[in-house]
Amino acid sequence: MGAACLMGCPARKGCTPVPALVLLGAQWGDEGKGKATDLLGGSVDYVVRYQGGNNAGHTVVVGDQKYALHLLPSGILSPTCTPVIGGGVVVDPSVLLDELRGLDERGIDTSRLLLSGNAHLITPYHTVIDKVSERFLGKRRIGTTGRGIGPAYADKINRVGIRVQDLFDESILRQKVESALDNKNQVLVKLYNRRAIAAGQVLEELLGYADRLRGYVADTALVLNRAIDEGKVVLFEGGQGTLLDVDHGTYPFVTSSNPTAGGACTGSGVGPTKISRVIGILKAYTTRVGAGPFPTELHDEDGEALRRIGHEYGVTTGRDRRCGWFDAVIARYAARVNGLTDFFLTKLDVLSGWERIPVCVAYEIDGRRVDEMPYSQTDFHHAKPVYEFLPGWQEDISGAKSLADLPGNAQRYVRALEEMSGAPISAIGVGPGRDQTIEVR
Ligand code: 2SA
Ligand code: GDP
Ligand code: MG
Repeated sequence: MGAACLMGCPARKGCTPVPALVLLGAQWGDEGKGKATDLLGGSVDYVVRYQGGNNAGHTVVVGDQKYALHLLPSGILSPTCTPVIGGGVVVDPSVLLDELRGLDERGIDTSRLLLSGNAHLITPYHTVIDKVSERFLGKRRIGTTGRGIGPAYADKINRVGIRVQDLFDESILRQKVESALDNKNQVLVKLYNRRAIAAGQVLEELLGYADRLRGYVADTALVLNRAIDEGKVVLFEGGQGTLLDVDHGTYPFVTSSNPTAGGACTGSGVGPTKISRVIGILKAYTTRVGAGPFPTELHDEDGEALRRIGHEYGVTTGRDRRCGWFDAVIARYAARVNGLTDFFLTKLDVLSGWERIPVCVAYEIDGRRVDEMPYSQTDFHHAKPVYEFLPGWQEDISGAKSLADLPGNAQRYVRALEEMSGAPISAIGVGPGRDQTIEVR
């Protein structure tokens, strides 16, 4: 990637960097956001997580080293970049400290991390409630990661959450933990038939994190706004994806936050007028982890092949990802609800070897052709893909450095996806490595 320009074009004379940009998942997550963020990390000053928590799993491959990041922004691997955990994130302090220690042990400098004092904490009771409530739902379960994400956001919205800053005021922390547990223990004991959780134990655990986290805590909204005013470049890194957004996704089979572009503002305290580029990361086929509708899902050997060749296994839970063909209806929807300026198309290399590749261009719903994402969840559950078949290619493309290096049919596939998806494709991934990326314009 050209380091000088973030406008979606190769470095050109007179092309000035944008102050802030968002990079987010255009499908159901795991599109390769970690790799894309890492690539841009060398040309931005700050990388900010704005939503979600350690449900995310971002894989970054640097040379022969592979890193799986859950809570830390992928920019932590770029020495010139300041990683920021914004106020919209939910933070499990034990996971954060473990992740920091793991990177320190591998020689990565993590001391630049900034953590918003407004971020909410995932406590041991949130994780327990997430797991037992999923078990209780049985067949109706969401397939969460079991990391306590939903219960922590529920407490935030219910105004009974505990924030990072509460760690530094023992009496407030005690009050909050006790009153939260008064309520939650009733549910745990009476509804789920579980043992009550002792407030004293939770309090002791949380207080144990306070001193270790204190040095990272900052007014991150102030830091980021000042940085933008000084001409620094800020990249917002989404977790999960557009279709998992609590407002715009396939509700209720979603995560409990806003991975879509608007979430970057609310989850960081930077206003929308500061953001001039929104990149949608788009896999050349589709995957989903957890339950919920998925029109192009494959239950045959093609689905198995995509999983095997694309290594489609959850980075956080190790679950098999469900695999299917590319869905242009979803891509168009992501372009619309996020106001995407461009797409990064990833994992094109995984599609080498098919004679022809089906691409979903519309849905058939109860006998009608539908070109746009149905707003009714019932309709989406009934949606059957209408496929167009594009000619495949047999060559290994993982060493391609430019569009011209790709076989004609791979170029045609990229152009067809671009035409169907409603925003230009500015980069193409042909492998997990930093150098396995083609700049398109
Ligand atoms: P949660 O735990 O409350 O956020 O789960 C709600 C739904 O959101 C889905 N979800 C994800 N989907 C894809 N990737 C995610 N991250 C991990 C990864 C997932 C993993 O990178 O592979 O390891 O399983 C992620 N996080 C949440 C989840 O599957 C539920 O459908
Ligand atoms: P994220 O959650 O969006 O950051 O994505 P994940 O890290 O969960 O999953 C994407 C996987 O694809 C990771 O294992 C990446 O190393 C890998 N990856 C990213 N881009 C490419 C690509 O262009 N080709 C191939 N083959 N793998 C890629
Ligand atoms: Mg992931």
